[in-house]
Amino acid sequence: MVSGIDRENEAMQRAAQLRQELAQHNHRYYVLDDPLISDAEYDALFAELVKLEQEFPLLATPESPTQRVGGAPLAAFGAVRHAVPMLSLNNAFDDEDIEAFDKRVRDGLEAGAEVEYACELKLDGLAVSLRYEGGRFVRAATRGDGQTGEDITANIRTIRSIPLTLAGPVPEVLEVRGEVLLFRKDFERLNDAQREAGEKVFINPRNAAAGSLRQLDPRITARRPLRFFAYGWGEIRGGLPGAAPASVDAPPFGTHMGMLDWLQELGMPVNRERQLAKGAAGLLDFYRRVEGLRASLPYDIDGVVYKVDAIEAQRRLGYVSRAPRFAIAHKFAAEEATTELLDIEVQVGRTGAITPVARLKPVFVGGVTVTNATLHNEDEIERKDVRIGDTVVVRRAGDVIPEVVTPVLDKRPAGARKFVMPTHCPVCGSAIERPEDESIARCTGGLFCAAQRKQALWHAAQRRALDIEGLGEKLIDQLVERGRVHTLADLYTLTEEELAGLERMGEKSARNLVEAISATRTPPLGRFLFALGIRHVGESTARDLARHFGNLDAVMNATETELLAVPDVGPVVAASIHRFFAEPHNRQVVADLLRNGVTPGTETVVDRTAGPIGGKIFVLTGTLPTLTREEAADLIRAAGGKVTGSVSKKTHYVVAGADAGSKLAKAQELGIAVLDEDGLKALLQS
Ligand code: D41
Repeated sequence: MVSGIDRENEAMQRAAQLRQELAQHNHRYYVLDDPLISDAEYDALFAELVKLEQEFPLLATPESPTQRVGGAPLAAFGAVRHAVPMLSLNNAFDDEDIEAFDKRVRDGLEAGAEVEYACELKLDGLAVSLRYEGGRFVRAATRGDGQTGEDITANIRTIRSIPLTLAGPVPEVLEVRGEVLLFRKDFERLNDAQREAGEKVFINPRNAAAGSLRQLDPRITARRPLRFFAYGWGEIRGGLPGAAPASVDAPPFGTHMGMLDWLQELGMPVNRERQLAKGAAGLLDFYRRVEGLRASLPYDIDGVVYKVDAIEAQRRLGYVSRAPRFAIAHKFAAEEATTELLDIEVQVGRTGAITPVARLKPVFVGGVTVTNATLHNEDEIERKDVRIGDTVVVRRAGDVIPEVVTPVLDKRPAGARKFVMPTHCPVCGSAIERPEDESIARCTGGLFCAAQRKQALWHAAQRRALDIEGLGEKLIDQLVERGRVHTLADLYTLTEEELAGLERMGEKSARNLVEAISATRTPPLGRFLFALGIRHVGESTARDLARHFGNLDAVMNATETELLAVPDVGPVVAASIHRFFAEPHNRQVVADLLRNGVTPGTETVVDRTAGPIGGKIFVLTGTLPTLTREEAADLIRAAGGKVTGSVSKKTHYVVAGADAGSKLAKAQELGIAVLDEDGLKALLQS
């Protein structure tokens, strides 16, 4: 017979084991970014622990992961006086600011050689301080005014990436400082849920993180997937075993990087994008590298931070007012700004797609002045509840087209108007239709619509299609508006005399353009097909079609079933191609092109599924030692492989050369095979 005591003993041991395993899995997930088990398996372990603690309530400890789910709501946050003040950072905005910073540091240290700096991301979240006593999490506070913050212990306890007990020997008191934030995808998901529930949506991940930390009900915070990264420390009391007592200025490790590595070993998440750099030049290199990385990071950053690495040197440099002299934040141009939405107009795309465009009061964002931003489509406007007259958040990330993120509802004026999709095309007057199951409204004018005609020509002239040098947008506008060019075929009948009469055209440029057009009369079949502008047929599908069918006639006369046999061509694409060539007008354009002397090439039909890389998907990144990227791509395609631009789970190989950046990092993250040029050549020959 098993006694109650035995059962309780057994439960205690099992609970301890579960807690240790759960902590380990949290660490693998949040700190190492390398989980060992699935979310479902984690949930099962967690459920087992909850059940044990319910049966034996005395087993539950404050450090148990079950205590993260959040207790009863608080009446208010208590005040916490920081034992060591939380300083602020001075800002720098350009290269000169950084050179001046480095000079101040060298002068301050009377340094002969270049100074070594620890470089970090400047995470766009909220600074908090976490206090551990005897290795256990006991208190958390916001930064507040730097001297006194608010007690957010109950809310911080719900953040799964924050360890409740530290792994390994630690000083008696250890305060860890860092940033709480939300990943962008978690923010989007949160806002979707908020919208669905009719609750307030957040302006950006930072505001959402702030709102979540400021919840008086920790059970709500527990449902928000907040993250934490450590970047510093506050009070440290008592040393490591066998070492001298430590303090904030004399921590257990002598460098900032050493401290971060140690904090990570203790189980604290520390951002992996950190490195040492020497001198101002090294700092600026880091800045440039991170600028390139920014768009691919899963969270927002608003710059980078540089800190003198040697802690003894930090101490000697000291502080001015509230900011250390040893550190500086080097800011990026803000990617978001608010401005007024003056109007919503619509634009007609190449395939007739109607895109609502926001006309904005000019605003400086992402390093440029923005006056227009996309609103994507009608449903988006409805979903975001954007109205004309609203103050809106505009985002311009990297070189991406600026977009309206959300209205600022608190600032909505009484006269704000809803957008109404026009019933007729503003360019050609044809009806605008929107099929029931689609999100995009389209002008039904086809190539009768000057807007569509212009863009069809522009599409055909671009480098990746026929590559007509010197045929720019302004010229196309004139040719279409004068009624001289209706279709692609008309380009090939243009004469020097006609062209010389146009605005901004001299005799010489007219002659050059006629020659440039003429030089495109024998395009490879794939480029010719791409140039036709068939809906859903991008560059790579066009090339696949050329490879599969070998000549233009075969593509034009293919049945839908035959088209479906092309790799990566599904029912929607097959139907679109078939519909295109069934349309007499389109057949006429092709016939006119041929008549005007355009003869697309032919291809040897290859079976792409045969061979070692048949059907395999490649991504090229960085500079290869001997091949250009185009050459490498051609070799891969010739062998039946496919080359795409971005790394995803579907990618089979990433070919990386020098200075490979985020794509290589993504490949490593996803465990995708990475080849160098030699590796690629070996694979092609195998
Ligand atoms: O990522 C950040 N936002 C960040 C903030 C960082 N990487 N390092 C920081 N370092 C400091 C010092 C050098 C003063 C310890 C900081 C901050 N402070 C900071 N965050 C908010 C105010 C100051």
